[in-house]
Amino acid sequence: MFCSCHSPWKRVVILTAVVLALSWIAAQSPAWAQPAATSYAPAGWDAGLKLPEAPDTNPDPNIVEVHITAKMAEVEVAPGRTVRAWTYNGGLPGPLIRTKVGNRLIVHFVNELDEPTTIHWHGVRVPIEMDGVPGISQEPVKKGESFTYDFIVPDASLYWYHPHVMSAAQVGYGLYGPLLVEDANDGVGVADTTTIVLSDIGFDSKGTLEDAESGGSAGMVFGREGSYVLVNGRTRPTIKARAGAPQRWRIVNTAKSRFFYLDLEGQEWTVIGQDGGLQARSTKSNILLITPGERYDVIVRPTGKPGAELTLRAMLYNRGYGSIEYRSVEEIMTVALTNEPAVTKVDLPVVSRTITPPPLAGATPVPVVFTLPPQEAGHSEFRINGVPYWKATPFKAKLGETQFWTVKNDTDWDHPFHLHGYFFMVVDEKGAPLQPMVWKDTVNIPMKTTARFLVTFDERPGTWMMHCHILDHAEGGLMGTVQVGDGPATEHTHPVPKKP
Ligand SMILES: [Cu+2]
Repeated sequence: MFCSCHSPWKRVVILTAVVLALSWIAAQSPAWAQPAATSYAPAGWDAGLKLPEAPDTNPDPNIVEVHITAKMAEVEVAPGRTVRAWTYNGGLPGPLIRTKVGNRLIVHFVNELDEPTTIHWHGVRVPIEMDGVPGISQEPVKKGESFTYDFIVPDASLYWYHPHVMSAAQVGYGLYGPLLVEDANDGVGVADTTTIVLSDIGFDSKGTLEDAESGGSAGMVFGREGSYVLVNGRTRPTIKARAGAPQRWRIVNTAKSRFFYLDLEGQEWTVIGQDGGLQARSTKSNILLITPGERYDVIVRPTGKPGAELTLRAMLYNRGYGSIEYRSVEEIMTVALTNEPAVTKVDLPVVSRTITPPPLAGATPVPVVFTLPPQEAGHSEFRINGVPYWKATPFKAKLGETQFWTVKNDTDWDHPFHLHGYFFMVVDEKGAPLQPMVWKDTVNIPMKTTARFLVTFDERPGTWMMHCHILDHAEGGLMGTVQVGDGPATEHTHPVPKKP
């Protein structure tokens, strides 16, 4: 017999002890419920692009405390190609800030640049005081000054940080970095995971940055792209992989204008998440469009002969005049397969998430139109509902209100629309969520099309920005604010760009 004890009471005691012991083990290892994922990648597989991480100086396991300094630094983006860039902590991109969902994040920020700046935490549902927009949430941090950002990271996903002062110039010059909010129990089950920051930068043979106003008004309308395409700050790095083995790539596009339309020699991407975390279910695609500000969480299982090299390409994507004419496909990364035999069988868990969309019933309609009127006196400006941002008054939302935004892009360029502080759900004409459901904070609105989304301004009153994330377009007028709640209307103090 299993138990030699005859007394039912003793059995109860023993069973209780077993249950307590098991629950203690479970409490010690939160990932206990899911089997440990198998690593297939060779040692040092992502060394060719791995980003430095901002050291956590706080011993409390629930607090991540880091130091970020904006400063000029020489960075080498390709062998012998060096540029004096604007950087966070001297690197391009800035260091990876790694947190666990629910952590408190404290960032001691120092500005050693000659220009004022701020940090905006793209996508994170922060309190308004932490949103990094000058005149609304904080004063710009001037040369030699500091500011402490302090907030909870409530949702697991990949985010990024960048200035909100003269954004097109400052992001274009190199100020951006990734913020990863991990959930050990997300059920994805892929051990080999890396973070990929896509960007570009423009500079001349002397290493001098390209003028942020280059091309004048036309440059603004096209959206300026840097001639060096970067993957984690490097030109065409190599990542190693074993054929057939899964890798999880968490990708963010931090370029100020460039779209990334990714192709890995026609191989299949499994998309498991986007801006605001996991999708309701995964999807498969052979090509992946990531517009500025967006994030994608994908599983890649590169196939090919052992020892082969695969090329990750940024394909041409027509986001408006100038984006495909006289342009070429860019080879941006190499995936080098090891000589090991291919992994043929991998049991990956089915990734899913329960998502409740904002209620359509009673949602307040908010019509929005983007326009680009003909040039006047050699000057172009984008407008939202007839006005550029420097003439705009805030859109309004009551605290707790759900709104149904219809955003018509009546221009000949695509616009990746970004809303600060809240996730939204993209829906069809009737208000039904596009499938599979996923939370977005940035959505591309192709030229001459309309996007629709539901958003609930459920908490955190304040004045929140919304703008095109082609930052040249934002500076060129395609920006506005939403006043959530009854608080005092604040006015943002973005300097009006020089009229070229
Ligand atoms: Cu735009």
